[in-house]
Amino acid sequence: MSWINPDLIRAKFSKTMSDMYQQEVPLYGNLIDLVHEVNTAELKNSKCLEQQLKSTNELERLSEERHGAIRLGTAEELFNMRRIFAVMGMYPVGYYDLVPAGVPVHATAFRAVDAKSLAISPFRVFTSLLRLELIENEALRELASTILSERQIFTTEALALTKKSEDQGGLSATDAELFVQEVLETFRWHSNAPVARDIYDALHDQHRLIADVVAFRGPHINHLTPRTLNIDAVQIGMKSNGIPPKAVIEGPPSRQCPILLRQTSFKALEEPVFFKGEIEGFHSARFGEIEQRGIALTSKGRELYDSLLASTRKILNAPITEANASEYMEILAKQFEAFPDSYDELQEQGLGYFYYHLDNHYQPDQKTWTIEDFPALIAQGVLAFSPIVYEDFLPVSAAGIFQSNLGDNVHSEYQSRSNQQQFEASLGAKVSDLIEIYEKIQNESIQQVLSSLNKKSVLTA
Ligand code: OOG
Ligand code: NI
Repeated sequence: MSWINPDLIRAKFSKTMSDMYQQEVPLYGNLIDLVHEVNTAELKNSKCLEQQLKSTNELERLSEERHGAIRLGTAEELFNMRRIFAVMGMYPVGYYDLVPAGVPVHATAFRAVDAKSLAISPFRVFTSLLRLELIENEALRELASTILSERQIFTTEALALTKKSEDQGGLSATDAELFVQEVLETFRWHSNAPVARDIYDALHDQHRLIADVVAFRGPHINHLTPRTLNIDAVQIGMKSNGIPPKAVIEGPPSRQCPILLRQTSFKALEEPVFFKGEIEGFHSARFGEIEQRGIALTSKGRELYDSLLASTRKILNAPITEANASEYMEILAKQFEAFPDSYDELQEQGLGYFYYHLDNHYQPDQKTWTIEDFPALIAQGVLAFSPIVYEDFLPVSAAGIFQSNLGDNVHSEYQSRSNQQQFEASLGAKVSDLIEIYEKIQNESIQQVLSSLNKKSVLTA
């Protein structure tokens, strides 16, 4: 018996979820159309870009969603979510603590790890776990915990198929189809809240996020995020297309050589909710987002990024709003002048991660090459390099996305430390370290180059 490739299950799941979300949130469909328009215009402007995307087989997947996000309530939910994502070839990468930014969750991203799998389907899910212990009111904390302990966010079949996949090492094509349909149920929006109106209000008064997690039957997908080739154009386009954008684009400013991740979103919609099937109210949680990715940074590059971002915020010295949005973007651009903006400099200064490859005009010789020779080989044009794309998230940006969709009642004084150990205990596994992943990809490419350099010299000896 041969099992279906988990990457294909993920691709199917991502497509099915996109269809569901476009039906549930029609404005998201409008955003997709806008992204498509902007991407088409960009490709028309740059034949070079089109060729590059074609050569890496990215063109046909260009408008496919890159990520989505959910918020979970209990350790057990996170534990089972991990098992379910594993069936689709998605593993927890990175630990993100959003508490310092006033959002009472910690999170990881479930994603494919190797390049081949990412190329089949880049879809990932930013998955947060509510930190209930941060609710100060003891009675409310206990109530929330009881409500959460009474819900089951997975269908019986989804859990059974997950167990089956774990036991037999994969799923048949028929089971995989069923699995996708069953898992989709967990992500569906339910306008019937299982709690009474006063409980929703009490939870909401603590933090809108707490109401969003505790007062609903399950972790509705709260956004999906396609890739754009020009995020600045989409940000402007949203305004003129009746899609209300958040105030600023998160992440680095616009650059010649994009780094890390830039993101923006439209603000969450107010949607009707029925409390205990009776009283009608409103809740906003669901939105649409767009992303544009650049090169992954080394620890040194990341430190520079973090410090320039921190100094930008220090100079602005106020929460970012519509009113100071353009001032913020100006300060950001000015601060980031200190971040080298050519791949040559990023490589030379060890700020970014690269794939290395031998150029065609390499002439084999006797020498045994080592990494020490790289600068000379690069200078001679024998060794070329291209950027490794950043596949993860940024905590400050993520907090900005959360906040723009949670309204003003952000709580920024939680007395708590980040707790990766506790998160991993809930998850039932360790999260992979981002830097180690990129380091490994780069090292493999370096080893490959060295082995072909040295092999060729032996062959011609
Ligand atoms: C997740 C927000 C984080 C991103 O792209 O940084 C995120 C959420 O709102 O649940 O998706
Ligand atoms: Ni997102």
